[in-house]
Amino acid sequence: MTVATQDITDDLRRWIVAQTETGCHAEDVLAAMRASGWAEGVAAAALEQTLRERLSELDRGAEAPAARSPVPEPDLAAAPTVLQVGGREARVLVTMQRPRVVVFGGLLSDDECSGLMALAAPRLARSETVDNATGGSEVNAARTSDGMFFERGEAPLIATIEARIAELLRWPLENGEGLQILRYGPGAEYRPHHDYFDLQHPGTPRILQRGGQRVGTLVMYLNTPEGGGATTFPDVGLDVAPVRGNAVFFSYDRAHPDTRTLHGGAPVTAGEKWVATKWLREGAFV
Ligand code: PD2
Ligand code: ZN
Repeated sequence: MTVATQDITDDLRRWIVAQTETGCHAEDVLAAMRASGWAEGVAAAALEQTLRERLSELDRGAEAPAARSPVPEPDLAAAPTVLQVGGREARVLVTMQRPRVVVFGGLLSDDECSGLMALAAPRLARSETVDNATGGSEVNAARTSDGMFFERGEAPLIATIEARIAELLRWPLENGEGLQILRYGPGAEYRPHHDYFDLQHPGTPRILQRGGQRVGTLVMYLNTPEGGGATTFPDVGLDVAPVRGNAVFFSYDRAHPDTRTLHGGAPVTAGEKWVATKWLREGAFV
């Protein structure tokens, strides 16, 4: 039986293969898919089809395909020092190839930064991160900030910024998650992590149902903390200073640490740090 391609994404395929190759029984994989909302028939057919394809791959002695996703990417072919986006000039301050990182200056105006903080402030609550077991969310000691999510396009300011990001990164607006605002107080940090969803975790298929994998992140700084708060990339020893209106973009073409996109928010040593994060999915986030 063939299942419609939208039912088995590359990520679901990789997740099924990862589960079975780490010793999980097919029935348990099926149960995890059922628990995360896949219809019985679709889950069973996806599992069967994926395992049959994987077996024939192994028979042929083939390596698993590298399966790299297209990723968001600003137009830097001509090595511009500024990019015109949505009526603003974003300066290109730093670029790095591996990990793919681009630091922008002046992506947001001071008024836009203040406007986002004012809209978010009454809705902030202790940040939650994805619960790997279920695909839901949980309060996590590795992340000591307060946060909230806007709906995509929920206010004119949000829509303006989202349109600018889509143009800057040449990635469809509807592939973006709603903007997340984080406020870190003194001592707060976000310990190093990857932003993609780990294919080994049982909750991942449920998360991937909305737009597939994350393939890029844009962290925009809404203020300049008095001390600390850099965004760090420990694999490559890169620290990006948090400066109001600036932003750091990074992309990952597969859900794997070899993208070197491990990153964290260093502890704030004085004052507060506010950021807005836009995560970009491979497909439409609905
Ligand atoms: O606030 C940051 O610097 C930071 C660091 C790591 C934000 C995120 N990750 C994120 O929002 O994913
Ligand atoms: Zn992150």
